[in-house]
Amino acid sequence: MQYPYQLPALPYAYEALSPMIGDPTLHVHHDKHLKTYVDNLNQALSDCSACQAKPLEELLRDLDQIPETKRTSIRNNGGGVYNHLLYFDCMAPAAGGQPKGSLSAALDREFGSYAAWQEKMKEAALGQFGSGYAWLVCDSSGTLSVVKTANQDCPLTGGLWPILCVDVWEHAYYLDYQNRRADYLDAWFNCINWDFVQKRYDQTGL
Ligand code: MN3
Repeated sequence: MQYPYQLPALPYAYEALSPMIGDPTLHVHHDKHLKTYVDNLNQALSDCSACQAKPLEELLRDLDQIPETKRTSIRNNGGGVYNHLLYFDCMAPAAGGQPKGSLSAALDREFGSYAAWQEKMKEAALGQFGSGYAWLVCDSSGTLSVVKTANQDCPLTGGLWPILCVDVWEHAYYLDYQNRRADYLDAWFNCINWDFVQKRYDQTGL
């Protein structure tokens, strides 16, 4: 992905994740929130030809290489684009369950079991004070860990490869769950597209 960025279509129908995540939530989240990040990222990059030439992952990985006047805007809006696209891609209708293959083995190895990972992921997502994300990431050796980030910060900036994320900004769940973030997370686990997450794990971009 590179400048000028475009808003890709949601990878499934707006009603496809209902009742876990409803049609009105996905419309606002994708068509309004993500669209705003795309527009603002393009705006931020419009007068920075050096930044325009770099793919989004590289911008986020090497934030310190970006001219200082552009850094905060690219961190927030570039992260907003990248993180949201990953979040939407990590879900699918009739998904959930448990991963298979090498990712399943890696979760067992790093966390003890799928259930233990799930508990850790939920704890990170609930423990993120205010807006942000919880992530399953791997390092350059393929070792998995769970991290949380604030606002639109992306683990790429810390040298980690994001393979799965959950958005815990209130706009992600307020229409469906009001203030009940834990209920949203329980539902989100049933939406995880493990086939996609496995592909991310197989193709680390570090
Ligand atoms: Mn969001």
